[in-house]
Amino acid sequence: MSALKDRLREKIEVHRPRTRRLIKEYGDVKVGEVTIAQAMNGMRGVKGLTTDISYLDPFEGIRFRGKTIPQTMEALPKPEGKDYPYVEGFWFFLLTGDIPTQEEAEEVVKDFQKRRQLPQYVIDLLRNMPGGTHPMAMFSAALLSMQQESKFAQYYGSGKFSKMDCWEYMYEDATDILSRIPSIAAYIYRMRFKSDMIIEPDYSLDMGGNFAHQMGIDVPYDDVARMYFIIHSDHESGNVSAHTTHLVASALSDAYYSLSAGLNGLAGPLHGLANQEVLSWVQGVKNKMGGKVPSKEEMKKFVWDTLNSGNVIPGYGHAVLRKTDPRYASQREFCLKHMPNDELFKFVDILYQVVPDILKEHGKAKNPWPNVDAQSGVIQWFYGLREYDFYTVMFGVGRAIGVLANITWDRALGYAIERPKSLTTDMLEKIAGIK
Ligand code: CMX
Repeated sequence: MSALKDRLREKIEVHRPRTRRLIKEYGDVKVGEVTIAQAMNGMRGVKGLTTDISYLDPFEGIRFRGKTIPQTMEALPKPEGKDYPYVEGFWFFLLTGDIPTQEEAEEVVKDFQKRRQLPQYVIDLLRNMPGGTHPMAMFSAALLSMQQESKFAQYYGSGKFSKMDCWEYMYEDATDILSRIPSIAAYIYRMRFKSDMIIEPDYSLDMGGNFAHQMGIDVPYDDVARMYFIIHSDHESGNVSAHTTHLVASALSDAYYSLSAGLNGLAGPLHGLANQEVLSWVQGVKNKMGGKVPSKEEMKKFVWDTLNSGNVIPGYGHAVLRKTDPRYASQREFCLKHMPNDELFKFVDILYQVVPDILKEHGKAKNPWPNVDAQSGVIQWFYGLREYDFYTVMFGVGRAIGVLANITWDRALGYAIERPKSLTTDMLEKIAGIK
């Protein structure tokens, strides 16, 4: 039994009566009302989910277990000589709400190392996929192919399934998955984009360190990976990837089925794929400018051309946020420290100076400020990772940390199968008094 699992068990036991009490004694208390626009238009703002892993304030941005991104980075144990924390320690933190000690974080690192080896059939599957398959489709399929290993599914089929204990099997699956997916991601990258020159895992390294090693990119890319995975991990429950993972898991589907479904949502251009879209959009501008960094006036024209052709400006806007995304801000800080003179960073910086005012003038987007995706690709590009259709896979590795912590808790607290009610247009017209 690991210290993390023991701590998690204690936290779950303390938490369970709170959930039971709210549902049983206060279940009829209203948390809000639903309007026709919400019912017809993406349920924006409907308070219909519960999570304690993270909370997204529209103006402050994300807090993980009550901590802002800088507070999280500051508080967590780091590998010796590194600027960013162990991802494994962050996993401990998301699951328990406690900052692990150095020893506790390193125990999780060792647990991940033991589980890291990929089954050969995952590699065989990836090698047999058609050459044009998007890296996100490869990533999701590789994960799904491991479903047969699910300890949760085996437990469900054992005839001894108990709602009280099933979180333990979800936790085991989640840990197996997190230990392996950075290697799957790196395998896809090297096979597809680096002439199939595969680098085997290093079982002595932490998650960020091993990812950088298997990608074949030198320090400080290990720290870039740690930062990237942590800031992309969780954004409360309602976003497409988190909500999908939670929804599928609510049917008692295991973590392999659930996360694979969530990743398919992350692959959409309005969600995680936006970071690929940003790079592709900026490259388009760069080509039109013959490589020269545009002036503000020139950049404004490119932005307006995109809007006037009916497209969105990727990396800008958000369904909940109403100010600059702190995930954007922390990556911008990284860029200012490590790559202030990078040409692509200059493009992104000019965009930051012109897009918000244009979106305000355009008058549609409720949030004219940049989100996480506006900045993340630039850092990857700087460290030599130029194949931008791979970027969402890395977002997926990070996002897995948050959504897997969430579905482990979903099972611990016995959250019900999700089943909101739908109405017909006729019914809504009657409610509106039109009919
Ligand atoms: N450029 C142009 N128009 C935008 C816009 C942008 N960046 N952001 C929003 N709008 C438009 C919407 O398309 C919508 O237009 P219609 O009324 O014609 O449908 C209108 O403004 C109102 O949208 P909203 O309420 O402000 O935003 P939504 O909650 O509907 O959508 C999001 C949020 C992120 C999908 C949207 O802002 C967008 O498409 N942004 C660009 C893509 C992007 O960066 N996505 C990544 C988000 C972060 C992530 O999940 O990874």
